[in-house]
Amino acid sequence: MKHLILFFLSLLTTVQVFSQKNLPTDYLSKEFHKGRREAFRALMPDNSVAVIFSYPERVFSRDINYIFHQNPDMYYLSGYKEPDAVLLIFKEAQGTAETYNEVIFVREKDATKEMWTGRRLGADGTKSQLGIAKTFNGKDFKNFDIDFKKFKTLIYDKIPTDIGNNKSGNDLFGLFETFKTKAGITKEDVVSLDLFRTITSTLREIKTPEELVLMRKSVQLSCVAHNEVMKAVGPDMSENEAEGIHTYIHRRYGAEAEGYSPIVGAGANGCILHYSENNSTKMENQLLLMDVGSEYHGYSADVTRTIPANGKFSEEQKAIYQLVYDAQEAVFAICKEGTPLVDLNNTAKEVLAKGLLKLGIINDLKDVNLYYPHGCSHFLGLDVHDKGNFKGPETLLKENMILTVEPGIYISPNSKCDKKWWNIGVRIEDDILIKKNTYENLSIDSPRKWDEIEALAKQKSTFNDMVFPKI
Ligand SMILES: [Mn+2]
Repeated sequence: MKHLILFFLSLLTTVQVFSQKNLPTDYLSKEFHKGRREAFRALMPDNSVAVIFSYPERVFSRDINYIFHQNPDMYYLSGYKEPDAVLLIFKEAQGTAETYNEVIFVREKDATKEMWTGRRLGADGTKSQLGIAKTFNGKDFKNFDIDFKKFKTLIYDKIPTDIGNNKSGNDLFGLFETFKTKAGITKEDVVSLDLFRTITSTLREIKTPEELVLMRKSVQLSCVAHNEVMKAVGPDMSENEAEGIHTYIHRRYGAEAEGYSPIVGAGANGCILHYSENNSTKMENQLLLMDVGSEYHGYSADVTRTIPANGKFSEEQKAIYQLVYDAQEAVFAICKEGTPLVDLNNTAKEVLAKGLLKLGIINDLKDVNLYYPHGCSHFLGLDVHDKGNFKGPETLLKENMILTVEPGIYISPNSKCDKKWWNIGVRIEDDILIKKNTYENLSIDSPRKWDEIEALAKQKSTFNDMVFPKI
């Protein structure tokens, strides 16, 4: 009998998941996440508790899920990257004998499941690696001694209703149900949702020094990718292959993902704002618009370059390109603390409108919207369209905000202008760090001037020499 027990024990130990070697060493520190929780707590009203859940897992194909992406707020406040978790942050210390002001419930360690779907930190790992003092398994949430109704204010984000339920009661569905029951929530409370948004936006719109390190890396490596495509591209390259060069370089530099679906469109495809098919087999002599940015340890870059696939701008392409460039320069010139955020788009629009009028593409300044239908800037960070407080004209730029500056002109085929302009889509997008009296262009490493792009296009890329078997 003893032997049998030992045998089973040894079986158990063989499926124990070994710890991982050679991990990146530049993840956000547990001190960073702790600091963010403290900053969050400082903005909470008296007698309140905040409840933050992991994002749901989503089905890709039958029993295969999409790669899991953590809720950026959960990641920001805890560093926890797995599904099926809930974090509680209390304004005031709780408990009597042993006090605490934060608790997290996470996925339970399970050797068999880990063998199939990957390592889990578990409650102990979350405590030791993420530095959250009070950690439990998800199944303990139900019996955890907490009366949500005694708090004056509950702070939580929107609760999704379309998520899977594995009936264990410990998955995200179960955690939501437990929370709703314990807190007596039948309908989401507007005050709770607004407060959650305001607090997370207030924190996340200003980047800390640790975040800036990762943002710089994400943007810089995305620029390397853009530059490599500029060198490698030719009229016979497919949009798909250009996308592949970007994503290869992202991985090569350690970026886990892209911050959004890459937009790689030549000619008319470049005029579709969120084009993502990227399936044209040849770019020919068209302009190639590439809006591609990596996600590095959670932080997204958002860089767009528009280049002639054959290495040389035509006169019409150059005229539109120069106009977008001039609009971007005009916006850069006002990027500093204190500038109203709305001024960025107003400035871009004014330059573009005047330029389009001068080129005879529009006859009325108001028609600029036909060819420039989007805004010029958004916050950038853990989300590509990052959280931030925008309250209209009174919202001013602040030091250590990061915003994109991305004017563009898109002239689809059949537009009401001379057809020599058709199929020209240009966007130039850079990632701008706001400083006290100036700005820093984080994506400066990728050329923006038309002649610098043409010069880079003349260089050879490593990718030009790669040979693969024909199939
Ligand atoms: Mn953008």
